[in-house]
Amino acid sequence: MFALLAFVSACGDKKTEKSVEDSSKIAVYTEMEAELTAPPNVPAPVGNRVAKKLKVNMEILEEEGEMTDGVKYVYWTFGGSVPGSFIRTRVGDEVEFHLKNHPDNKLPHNIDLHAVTGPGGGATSSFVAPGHEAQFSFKVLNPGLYVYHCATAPVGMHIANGMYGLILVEPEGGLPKVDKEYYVMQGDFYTKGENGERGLQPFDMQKAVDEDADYVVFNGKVGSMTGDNALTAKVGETIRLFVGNGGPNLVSSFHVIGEIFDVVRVEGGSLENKNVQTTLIPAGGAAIVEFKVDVPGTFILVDHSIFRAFNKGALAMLKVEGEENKGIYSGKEKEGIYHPEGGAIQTMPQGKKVPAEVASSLKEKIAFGKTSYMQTCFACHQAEGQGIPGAFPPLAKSDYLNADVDRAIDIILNGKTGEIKVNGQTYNSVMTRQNLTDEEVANVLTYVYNSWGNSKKTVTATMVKNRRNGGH
Ligand code: HEC
Ligand SMILES: [Cu+2]
Repeated sequence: MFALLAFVSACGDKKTEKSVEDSSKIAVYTEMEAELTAPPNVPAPVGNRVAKKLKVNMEILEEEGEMTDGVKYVYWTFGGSVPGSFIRTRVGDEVEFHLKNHPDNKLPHNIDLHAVTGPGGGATSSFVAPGHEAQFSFKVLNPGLYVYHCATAPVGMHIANGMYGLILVEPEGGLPKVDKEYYVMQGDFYTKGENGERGLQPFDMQKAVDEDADYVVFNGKVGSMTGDNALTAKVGETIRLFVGNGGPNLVSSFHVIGEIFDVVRVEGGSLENKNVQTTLIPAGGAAIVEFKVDVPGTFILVDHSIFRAFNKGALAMLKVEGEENKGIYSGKEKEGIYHPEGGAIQTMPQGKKVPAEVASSLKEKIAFGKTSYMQTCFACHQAEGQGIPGAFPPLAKSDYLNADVDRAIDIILNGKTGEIKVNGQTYNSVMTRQNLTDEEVANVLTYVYNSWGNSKKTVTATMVKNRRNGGH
């Protein structure tokens, strides 16, 4: 019995991955039109379908788009999106590729698919002038996730303008089933103006050569997958991300804050690594990452070269809904005051009066508030409440702050995510909830309201307490 079980499991573990030579001999009988999708969506899995002649009809479009609020950029695209349309094939498919260059385009283009076995990955055979269509065919031999990109000179410039995407080659029988699949691709962008400078921004060749990126983003723009556009999932689901990196220059340290990748198909190939925190994705490379979401919340996708995430745009969100699981993640259980010399840990008087902090006058309130501000808010909103453009909104003369006191209280109590407009600028980032007593929240907001040209309101601990209890 034992021997039999061991035998069965040994067989079960063996993957029947075909050799490249075998794949080249797979016959195709029927043909079908490939489903192409714009990010973050992917076409339906291949499942058990047989190898076919797969017709891919892709159109190149040069189009103006928005890099971030108020910043326009002319993207060159495969199929109208950055990254370009996702192509899903299986080993043995014979791809008949039709590449159309729209007559309104200004330049010739081509395509180099890393899934192609042949000179230039198809580049020379697919070179196509505006108003023309090029056709070539290739047999898909190796399973994996591959980058495709334009390879027309100057190659770097075509890639920098968004001409890249992913083509997936599934093994026979398809990849294992998961609940949700998404398409995420990083790219770095180089503009004449600095990050956030408004208007139509042309490509900057010198910055590209210097690898001095103004934007590093997922799916072609800042905030492509944040707020209302966030990826979604439910607790208990298994997520598969097809992650690519178009470059042109930067290598991605891909990480999801608060998750561990159960499986990474390293570099998009057949090697499976398990229990991975951060996976490296080279320019012109890819990875397939899989993880089960066990608890609800917002999980942040970043390039862990972290200034790119918080200052250049390489940040996306996965919103997971469902039941809490306190056994896996408790939330904050306790907060104490830590006395290095004192020994005992005291309990923070939550929402109760802290004798030393009860101000007897407005002047004192403001003084206490300033102390809290310099300890808690200053790192993000800066000493003079000026904020950091594109990352942290200003509190100085903030129309958003001055319009609604209750809303400001709520933000400090609960934190804030999603798009907001402050003095005409859009912010779409994350402020974590601040762990302050009612008195401290009242003081810090009174300080902020009475500084830097704001509306001089006074916030009391009672007002904060009402908001904390959900009062309206
Ligand atoms: C870790 C960085 C961080 C800290 C610390 C922080 N904030 Fe924020 N704050 C943000 C971000 C980011 C936003 C914008 C959130 C969004 O885009 O939805 C924001 C938004 C706000 C807003 C609304 C927008 C505006 O500019 O009027 C107020 C008010 C605010 N914060 C006050 C505070 C106060 C007071 C503190 C200290 C008690 C504080 N914040 C601490 C990052 C921070
Ligand atoms: Cu091109």
